[in-house]
Amino acid sequence: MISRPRSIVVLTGAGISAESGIETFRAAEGLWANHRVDDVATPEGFARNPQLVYEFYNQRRRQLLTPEISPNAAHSALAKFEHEFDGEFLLVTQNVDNLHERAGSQNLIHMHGELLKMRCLNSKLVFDVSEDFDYDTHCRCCRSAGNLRPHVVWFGEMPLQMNRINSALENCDMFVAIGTSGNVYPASGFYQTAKIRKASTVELNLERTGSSFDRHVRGPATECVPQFFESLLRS
Ligand code: BV8
Repeated sequence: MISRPRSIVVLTGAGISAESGIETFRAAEGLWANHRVDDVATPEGFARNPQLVYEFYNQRRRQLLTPEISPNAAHSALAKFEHEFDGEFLLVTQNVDNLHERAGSQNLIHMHGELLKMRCLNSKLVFDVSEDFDYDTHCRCCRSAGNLRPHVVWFGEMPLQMNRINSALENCDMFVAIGTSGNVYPASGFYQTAKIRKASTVELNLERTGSSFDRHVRGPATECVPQFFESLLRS
């Protein structure tokens, strides 16, 4: 039986959205299969060929907004737990989709930004977006073209709200990583920060990743996540 924690940080990756129909990054048919990361997920790639990058994100945004894509039982289980748990809870996601919000999660940080937001390079203002946009799209602040980029964190850029994340990791007594391969830093280092603070660390994933979590629960997120968090509520 798991002892009941009082402060939990959860980190999710592409694996939690896989059963909703959004392909992961590293699976064979994954997102990176058709693109070089350097070309579509770095500032240099955007400077080199902005249209390719606009189209890469426009295509993913269009897919996210199709009726077939919706939160799955894992997203719903996390939202339910957040609302029923009497301790502190923070959900950090590496995902740029909006499935956690749509499932009802509230105390949520998108450390790698959001597909449904764009940012003005001049004013740094962030705007909601659900349509395609590109170089010719006028921003609502400068009212001119050529200033807008996806509000996502590319490789080599600073992830968002790192201070808030680190402070939560330093104060948690449980850290749970769900559906992430642990390939991308600094997210891949969060469990070490938690371990240093003597938090218990748990991984819920289809496979064991290389990291040494205290506990590995194997299986699809739509089965493991509801089971695991229900058992926490009963503990
Ligand atoms: C930074 C937004 C400095 C864009 C993304 C050399 C060595 C080490 C590190 C580096 C290095 N060179 C450079 C770095 C740093 C670099 C990095 O880590 N590179 C890696 C590739 C080596 N990181 C950065 O640049 C970051 N910035 O470091 O700034 C700094 C440092 C500290 C503090 C401040 C500043 C910025 C990285 C952000 C990049 N942007 N996304 C977009 O989405 O287009 S990353 C992108 O890829 C995703 O957001 C996600 O984070 C990552 C993919 O990882 P996962 O989510 O884990 O997905 P993956 O497909 O890999 O795995 C899926 C998992 O799910 C698998 O384990 C699978 O088994 C499992 N699964 C599948 N199906 C299911 C399932 N599990 C359960 N159920 C299922 N059904």
